[in-house]
Amino acid sequence: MTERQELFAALSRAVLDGDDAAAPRLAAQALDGGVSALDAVEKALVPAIREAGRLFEEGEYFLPELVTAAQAMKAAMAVLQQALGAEAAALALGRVVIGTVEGDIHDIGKTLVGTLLSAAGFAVSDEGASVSVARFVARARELDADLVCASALLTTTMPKQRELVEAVRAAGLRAKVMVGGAPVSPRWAASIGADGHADNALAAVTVARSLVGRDAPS
Ligand code: B12
Repeated sequence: MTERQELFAALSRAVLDGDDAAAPRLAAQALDGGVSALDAVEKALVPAIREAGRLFEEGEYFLPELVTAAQAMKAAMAVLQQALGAEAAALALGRVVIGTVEGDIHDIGKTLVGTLLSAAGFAVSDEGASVSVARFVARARELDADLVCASALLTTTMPKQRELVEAVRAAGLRAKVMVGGAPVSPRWAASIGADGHADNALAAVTVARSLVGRDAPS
């Protein structure tokens, strides 16, 4: 194993162990060693939290272990986020309102999408988790948003994305709606009339750019 692979393995381990002291320390170590923040997120943190989810599904982890794993991931993300943001081009590609839908507290993926959109040059207003449809609409109106991005991680909260699309249209807003989250498929996105969908944060940036008519030059 190379030094970098060892570091990523240790970072993944820290998340799986729910070690919220080691995870940010290792994340900082990675940055100091010249590792790209995005690489650390995609190659160490995301696989680790998915593995924690798998262990939870198999009954090997219980909810407290999943919670501490998520806390360790968030502590590491907080360190990496600064580096992701620092790479931001001051382009102002458009204004984005992002949040996780009401009734859903999963915010790791949403935060990652928001961070990468911001790093790509969008002005992002992150409304947090469990955001009501009314709040999404009010913020989009207030900011004259180009894009409203809604995350849902639970099959029981996905219908809120449909409500959101309907409410944005009913309010006569010009904002386009992009949806995502692990259970959200392109088919679901199309069926609720969303303008866009992406299944990871990097793809979300590409789709967002295309929705605001600012495709990256090829
Ligand atoms: C971590 C986690 C938690 C943490 C959340 C911590 C936090 N602050 O976010 C805790 C432990 C608190 C938690 C709680 C619960 N969880 Co949970 N959780 C997970 C887990 C393991 C990982 C989610 C995650 O963070 N993934 C990593 C991120 C980076 O990936 P992501 O969220 O998918 O996001 C990426 C893409 O989807 C996309 N994306 C995300 N959002 C958006 C938005 C837009 C606009 C776009 C374009 C793209 C996009 O880009 C992201 C980055 O690449 C998943 C399992 C899984 N494999 O998904 C279960 C899971 C989602 N949880 C589940 C459940 C059931 C729950 C609970 C109900 C458990 C309980 N009994 O209490 C509660 C929910 C309470 C509530 N009301 O919300 C189920 C959902 C099942 C279902 N069919 O609905 C899952 C699938 C686990 C399982 N198999 O049982 N959970």
